[in-house]
Amino acid sequence: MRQAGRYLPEYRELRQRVDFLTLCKTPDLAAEVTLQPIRRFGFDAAILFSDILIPVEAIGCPLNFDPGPRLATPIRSRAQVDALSAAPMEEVVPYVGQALALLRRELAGKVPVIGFCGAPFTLAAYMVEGEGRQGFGEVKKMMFREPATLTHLLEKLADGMADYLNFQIRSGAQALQIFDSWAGILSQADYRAFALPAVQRLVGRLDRGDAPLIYFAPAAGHTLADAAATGADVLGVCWRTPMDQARAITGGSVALQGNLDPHVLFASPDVVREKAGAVLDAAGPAPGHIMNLGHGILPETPIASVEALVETVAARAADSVKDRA
Ligand code: 1CP
Repeated sequence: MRQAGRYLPEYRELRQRVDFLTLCKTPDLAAEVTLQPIRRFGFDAAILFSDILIPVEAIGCPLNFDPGPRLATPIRSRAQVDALSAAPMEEVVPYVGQALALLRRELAGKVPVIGFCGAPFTLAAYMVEGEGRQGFGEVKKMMFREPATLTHLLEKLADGMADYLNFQIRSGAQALQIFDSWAGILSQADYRAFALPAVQRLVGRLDRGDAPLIYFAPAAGHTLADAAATGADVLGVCWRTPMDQARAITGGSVALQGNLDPHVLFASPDVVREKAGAVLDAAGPAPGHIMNLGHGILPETPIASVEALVETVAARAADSVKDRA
């Protein structure tokens, strides 16, 4: 999940001097920002500091961040889809591999580093709309008017993102996460017809050895049963679906990650401890739960709340090790 960023004073300090895209494209700065939350909180894994739109820029869609992504020219036609580059990611985003290699060296086996990409449908939503917008109407218009154009775009993105994740694995990533942040705007039938086959195509092209793969589609409880068939080892669950329900829906076929509402961190440390405990209770004692937020951490989040969350999870983990001994 997103764990770096504006809630950390050391990130804000760096951002005063350096813009977001430069941070993403400068390996030692991207590695530094990745490590900031690890140093402060001792999380169990680091996630590369970058953005899901970084490789999209590299395949021919210039964009800036304001603070969300804005494309210079939205993709609306078959000819624009055809014109997208299929150049090897190793050549167009070499800095991502360099940042991962640096992180592996800096982390020295202490915690694993997670690489990531956007899922084809979520990337297509930004590319067709041109920016982040509630509902992403343009991609849905394309889906109903010109389904073959959307499918062509999704297939191109699936192949590009498979190349991108394989490049991240070769560069040092030890786990992978695919963010399908906007899959939830689709009906179950359209998820099955468009978003799911594209993720399956991507996953089928991965050469990841034993590196675990996490797939996360927030606000998409209606897709959870199908998402178990993406080929991912772990499904991220947002806060809307209780963990015990997610377990029942997925029938133990995958591990689960989540799902504390990030807004809980704006309450007192006591409330954070109580609500985190409730998530751990709902997930149950069976193995295969990665405790996490149910979406990215919010910009104004108090540091003390994150500390209370980490303490709660560490205490529970220690207890469960004792119980099993
Ligand atoms: O001004 C700034 O500092 C830029 C804000 C920002 C940050 C800190 C953006 C722009 N992206 C990021 C980092 C980021 N984004 C990470 C790094 C890991 C970490 O912080 O630990 C990751 C994994 C992402 C992934 C991402 N970007 C997703 C998927 C996860 C999710 O939240 O669902 C999505 C949808 C994006 C798009 C995006 N990029 C930035 C913003 C503010 C947004 C979302 C808002 C929008 O749609 O406009």
